[in-house]
Amino acid sequence: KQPNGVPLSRKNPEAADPQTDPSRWRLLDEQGRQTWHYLQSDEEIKEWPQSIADRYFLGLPTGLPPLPEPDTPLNAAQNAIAYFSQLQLPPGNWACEYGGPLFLLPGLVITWYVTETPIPTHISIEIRRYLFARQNPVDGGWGLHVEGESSVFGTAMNYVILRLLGASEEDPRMINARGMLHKLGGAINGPHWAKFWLSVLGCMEPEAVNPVPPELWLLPDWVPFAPWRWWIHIRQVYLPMSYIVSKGFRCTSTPLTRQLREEIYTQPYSSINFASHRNSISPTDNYHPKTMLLNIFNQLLVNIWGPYMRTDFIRRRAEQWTWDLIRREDANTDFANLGPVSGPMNLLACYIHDGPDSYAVARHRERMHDFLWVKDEGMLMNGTNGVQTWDTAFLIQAVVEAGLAEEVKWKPMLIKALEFLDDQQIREDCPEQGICYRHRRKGAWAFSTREQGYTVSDCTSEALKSVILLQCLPGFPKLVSDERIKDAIDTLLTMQNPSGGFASYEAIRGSQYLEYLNAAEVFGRIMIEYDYPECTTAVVTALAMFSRTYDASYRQAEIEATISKAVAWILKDQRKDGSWYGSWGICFTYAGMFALESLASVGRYCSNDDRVALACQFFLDRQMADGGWGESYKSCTDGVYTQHEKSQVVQTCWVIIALLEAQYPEREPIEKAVRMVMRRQQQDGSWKQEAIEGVFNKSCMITYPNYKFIFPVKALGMFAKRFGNPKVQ
Ligand code: LAN
Repeated sequence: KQPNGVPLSRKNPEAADPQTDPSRWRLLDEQGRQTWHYLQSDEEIKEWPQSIADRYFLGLPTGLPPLPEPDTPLNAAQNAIAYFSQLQLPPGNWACEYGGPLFLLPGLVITWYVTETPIPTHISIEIRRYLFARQNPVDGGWGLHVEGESSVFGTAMNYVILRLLGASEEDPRMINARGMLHKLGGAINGPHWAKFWLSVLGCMEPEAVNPVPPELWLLPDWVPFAPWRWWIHIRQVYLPMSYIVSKGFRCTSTPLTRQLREEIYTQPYSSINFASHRNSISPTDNYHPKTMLLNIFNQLLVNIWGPYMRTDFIRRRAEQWTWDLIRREDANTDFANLGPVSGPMNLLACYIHDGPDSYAVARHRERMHDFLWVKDEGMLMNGTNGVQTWDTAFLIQAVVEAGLAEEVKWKPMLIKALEFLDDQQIREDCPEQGICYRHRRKGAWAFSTREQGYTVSDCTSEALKSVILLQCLPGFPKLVSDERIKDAIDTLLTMQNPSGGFASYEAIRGSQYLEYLNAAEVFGRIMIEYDYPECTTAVVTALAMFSRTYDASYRQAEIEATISKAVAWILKDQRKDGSWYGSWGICFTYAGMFALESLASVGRYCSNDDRVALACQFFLDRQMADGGWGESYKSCTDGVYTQHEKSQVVQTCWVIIALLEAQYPEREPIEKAVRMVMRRQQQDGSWKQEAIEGVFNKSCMITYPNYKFIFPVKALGMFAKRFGNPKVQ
């Protein structure tokens, strides 16, 4: 029983939810575009059998055999590859659930609802199942992400969409969730993005939503806070958001939305003074409180700009220009869009502008399925349209690093992977890229697919390294031409920041002071690009590999200068205790691995460099009794290394790799870690899922389930290389 007397939903047999038949789900991968399909007829089932990968993703038995018990690290790595190779998809890439954030489905489901997009039953059933499976069993709420504590953002939004998807307000789990929401002060205490979505749905008055004026897009480029300077994700979210708000779009009221108005607040809807609640927010949601500057700015917009200065002429021009930018984003990505928050918003913007029966709306509706993922717990929304290029590139490097790339049995797998990367390289810049503020992308790789088409510095680098590594091995085809490899180098060389570091999608375009205008409350470091040790290292090592093993003469001086400036930045970013803060993986273990790889690539090791020795000592001081490392996601939110109660395979492998890159002299601690990783390996070569691996914007965690294959292969392989693959028991 929970404190308020409601039985725990998952243990309540009466609450058994309808469920689809897992044996009917199939993942289709068309050149990296991944969509899940639910087969209706026996005919279809016969024609399209379920693959091992499908079964693995759905949590069904894979039928993969137990493998001979490995006695050396390399044998363990081989077993892991044997398993992982079975999960490769026909175009050559790998896929996985890319969940964690709990604020993505709400945007999608609300958009479906307000645009009257029919939701197939098999989808609504599975989304409902997922949301209930991820409900916090103790208090009935939801957090920002699956491991986070319950917040208004998570609880109000997921409660609302469960209702839109047909959950009853009398379901004990919903009663419980409502109780938690009320305890947190009700939906009025939600952050900006929650208020925006609830207002779109007609369950909150627009006066409660802080302003997002499309006029910002009319500012000249020299203005220090002009939107083109913002981080690309914030830019692409606020763009359609400002258009939708300016258009005053609201869902026509329905019996359900009217009922919801009475469920999600602690007082009757009609008695709430919404305008006074623009800044109301629960402490659990207020990770990055708004600054006084932003509050003053908002006051001016609400009280002076809106009522007295915003003429129809300005409004129309702003709406026209933001619409033009939205249209360009859709055209550049064939409606796939940058990410899972802006995608549904662009759909809604097209619905408003082009109407419900337009091509744009139809295409957007199809594209929404690129974000959806099915697993044993139900259906969730991925953080991107997949991890295609990223995980595929890493897998190649792990196998090569382990010295196993030339084994006959892995060759077909690697050639397929190379073919995939070949296909996914972006060949052309966006048309009129300057107008839509897009960065150069010719020769680059995106994180997911070429269609999405956004250059990322480290995705380009990791893919490029993988291509070079394989194409230099005997017996591998040369698919990516010299010219295209140089295109990638050219793109990378446009991305360095004046500091020497590298950011994610673009070089930094705005001042750190722009963070004072961060209105999202729930995220940190979101307004602009930053230098990241992860991205910087990827570029350093890619450039170095290109110069050393591919073409020593091409733009040699520039490459050398870029590398030395970047390494200088890595050293500058090291903390006094020897560590580096990671922004995309949890956390110091992740960033440390990259930073030490950078330093090793310029010949800085434990033996000749105090800074490297200090970094190794930082890790050794935190090794756990079983030989592993374990870091909690709190490291990311709090900025200090925080032990997880249990050691983690993935993080342990990151540290093993870090220590090996640094040529840490003692074998004992590394071997102890290797033993721990081998002990946790299952008989079929796989590892069980442990804690969440990734992060963004300091506060939101995201899963990288393939890391538990990729990094053990790399770590075990590197250990074997260094110490001659000894017997380890
Ligand atoms: C990602 C995923 C990949 C990640 C790496 C390549 C690992 C990193 O090294 C660079 C940044 C990048 C590309 C990245 C940026 C932010 C993303 C796209 C995500 C973490 C996945 C989801 C996240 C996106 C912002 C989620 C939507 C949320 C908003 C706040 C708009």
